[in-house]
Amino acid sequence: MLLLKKYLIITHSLQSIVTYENFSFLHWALCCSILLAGTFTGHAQVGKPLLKLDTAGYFTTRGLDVLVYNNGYNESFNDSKISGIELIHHGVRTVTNGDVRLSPTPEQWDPIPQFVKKEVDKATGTVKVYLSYPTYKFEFTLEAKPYQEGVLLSVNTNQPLPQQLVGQAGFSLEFLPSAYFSKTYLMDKASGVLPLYPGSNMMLDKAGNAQPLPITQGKTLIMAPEDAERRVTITVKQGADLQLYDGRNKAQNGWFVVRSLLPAGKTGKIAAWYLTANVIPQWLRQPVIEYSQLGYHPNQQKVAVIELDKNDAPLPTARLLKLNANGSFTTQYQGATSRWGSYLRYNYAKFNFSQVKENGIYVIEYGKTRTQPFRIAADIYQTAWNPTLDVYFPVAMDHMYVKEAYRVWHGNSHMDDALQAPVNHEHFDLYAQGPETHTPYKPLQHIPGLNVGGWYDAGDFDIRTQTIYAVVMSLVQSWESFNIKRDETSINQNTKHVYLHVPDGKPDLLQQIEHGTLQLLAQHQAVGHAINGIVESRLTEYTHLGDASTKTDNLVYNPKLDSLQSDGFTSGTYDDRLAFTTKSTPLNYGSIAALAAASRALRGYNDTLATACLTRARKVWADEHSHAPDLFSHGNTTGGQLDDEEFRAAVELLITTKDQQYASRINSMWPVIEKRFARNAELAVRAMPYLDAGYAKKVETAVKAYKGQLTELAKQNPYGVFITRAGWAGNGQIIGAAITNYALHKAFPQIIDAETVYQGLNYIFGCHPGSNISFVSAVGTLSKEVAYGNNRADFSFIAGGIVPGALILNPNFPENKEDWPFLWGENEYVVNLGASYIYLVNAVNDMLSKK
Ligand SMILES: [Ca+2]
Ligand SMILES: [Ca+2]
Ligand SMILES: [Ca+2]
Repeated sequence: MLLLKKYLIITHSLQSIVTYENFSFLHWALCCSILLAGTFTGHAQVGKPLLKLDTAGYFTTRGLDVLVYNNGYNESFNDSKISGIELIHHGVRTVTNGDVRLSPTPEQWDPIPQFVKKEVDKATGTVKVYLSYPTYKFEFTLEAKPYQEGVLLSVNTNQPLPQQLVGQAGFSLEFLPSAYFSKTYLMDKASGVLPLYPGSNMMLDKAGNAQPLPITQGKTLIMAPEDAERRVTITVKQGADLQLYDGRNKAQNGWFVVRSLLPAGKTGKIAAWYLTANVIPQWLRQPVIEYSQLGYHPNQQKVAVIELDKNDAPLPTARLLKLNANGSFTTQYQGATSRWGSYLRYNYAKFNFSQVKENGIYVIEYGKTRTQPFRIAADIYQTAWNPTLDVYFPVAMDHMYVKEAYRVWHGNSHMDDALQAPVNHEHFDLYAQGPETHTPYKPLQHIPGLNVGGWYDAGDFDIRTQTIYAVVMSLVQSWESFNIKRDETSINQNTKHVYLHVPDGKPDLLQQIEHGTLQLLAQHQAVGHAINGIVESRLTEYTHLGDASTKTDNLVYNPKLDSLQSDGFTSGTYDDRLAFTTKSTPLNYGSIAALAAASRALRGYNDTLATACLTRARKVWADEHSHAPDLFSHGNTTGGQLDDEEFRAAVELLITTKDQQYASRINSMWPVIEKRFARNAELAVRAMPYLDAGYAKKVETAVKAYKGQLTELAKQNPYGVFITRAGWAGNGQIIGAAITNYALHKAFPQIIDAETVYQGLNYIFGCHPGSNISFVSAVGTLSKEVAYGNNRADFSFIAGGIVPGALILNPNFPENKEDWPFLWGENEYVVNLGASYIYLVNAVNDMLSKK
């Protein structure tokens, strides 16, 4: 019992950890593992298990939550490292994917089990998840139940492991590398350091593929014994030894994997672990003061949201301190905090310091927590969009060579675009080809003319047409509304060279509009209609990280040549991208909406292109109205909803041509549009000057209804914006809603308040759940420095890129990892967000400058 007491002290008291620092870590941790092994059954007498099943559906105690299939694999992209058994350890999700997997360090597209059902037995506090691998006819359950200081995790089955899975299937848990970088581990009597960079031994399997060998193996593993916040101990209770692997040898987004192979020929409980994670007694998550890292315009409201641990008691006041020239601070304002209530897993208070309008540099202080410095100044929005246009957009340009000072971001990429996609072909990045090509080309035949313009979709490199047309329309809006003539980039479509920070006398915004338009028009000219997009044919190219110009050989594929042969113009290497070309009427409308809009912006800059765009747009409109719509639909690559896309085309064509046929179509479409007003409101308002007073009245009625929804949504969380809960975080919707509110505020200022626009940007710049980081790299005092660009393997960023933001994991955990770039739903830049961000910042700047 004495020994037992000591163990409890170690795991439950930070104080004793300090005391135990006199011991060597090895000595200390060995004690722990001996204790674990030696006192296992005796422990149960201590009383109730530490973890309790929360009403929210997971096991919890202060400092630790154990989730069991509260989250599952991603429906579209398989393993997103948010699934199975997970730990939220002192506020950080450090462990995931506790499950049966079929290789030591599975990659994103490797087999995942099918979820059947989950049972929660409240009486015994046990969670049981039924799973299967149908291909192997293997069914099993994962069971988790609180036990002593931790949980017992087990794999159970009624059938022996199928022969094919023997030596393959194992029970594994994955540990976040950045939470364990350079920390030590103990495996029984052996010790080691978890590597900062992968370098553990590999072997070749029977098929000749490189597979990782375990770093260590044994019965009891202690991860990070030196770190009270991260220490996790796993002991095998039943089944094979633990093996520790480094998944990063095979894929940069791999995690550290702890695994026990499942035994052959056994049924019942075939693997069981006892897992404990140290908890710091009375642990409290530090308050997070959420505010705009960019700062505030003197005339806007300034409200910080204070996010508190649910066990924390809110303080009555907070202070705004002004930074003096000598580094000292003066209290500028002290005010009461107001309780907001609870949202997700935290409690919230607000601190309103709107009355401070004096220019200067400030920090907010709440208890012992102080923010980064931020500005209150009238010019803060004037340049906040510059990195997006100056850096993010040029770096995303496909079919160009892009250089910034001494650094080449990438060479001239994808000059071998593109091969006709084979028919009846489904692709892993949400593209598909239907039963026909709808082009003059045979499957895998080269389609000439597509290797021009466009931007890399996101952290990947595809030309997604929906993204391209959204960007073009948004950039045209910025051009027409704000007259942005900034010129910091040389863009030459003849030499295909782009130089950052080198003006060429031409407005960058127009040059980007031209670049997107060239790709959209090229599609129509090559095959007669908009195509879904252009994307790598195989995962081996899709997973490419680094310079896109090295992804293919930039020579058109020639099947007559041997796979390593080239005649200097073509090559036998099958690495060209595929063009997905199945006709889609919604996509065609979206594309011509952008062409019609671009024709206005490009007039006077590139008249030939402007004329070609408008001619094509009118022709496609007429064609589409001469037959039943093509409604081939797949993933997110075949256009939006038919009515929305047609409305878009009608509005842009009407604004460009003033032709009454488009006005009549808008009027006849109104009942459908009104039903979907929120998503079409911005367009509906822009069409008003070209339609009659009756139309304006109908829009006004819809705006009033929208205002009611807006007020309701604003009550759902302390940020006053609508926060989505899907597998991809919601910055896109937040920026979109702010832009809608801007359009509605301008047309109906008495109905829609200006603050509904500013709140969207405040959210993006740091006033959001989970943390207070600015989601725009290099904008704001503290911003995303680790993001999912195509440079993510370097733990780096692209200035001006905007990430998806705070992902709300089930049931209540907002997450945006700042030290791990690879979670795409939180950290992946998307090019259309860049365009809409440029627009929104200029809109806010415009509103506040006029006041
Ligand atoms: Ca993509
Ligand atoms: Ca320029
Ligand atoms: Ca090629």
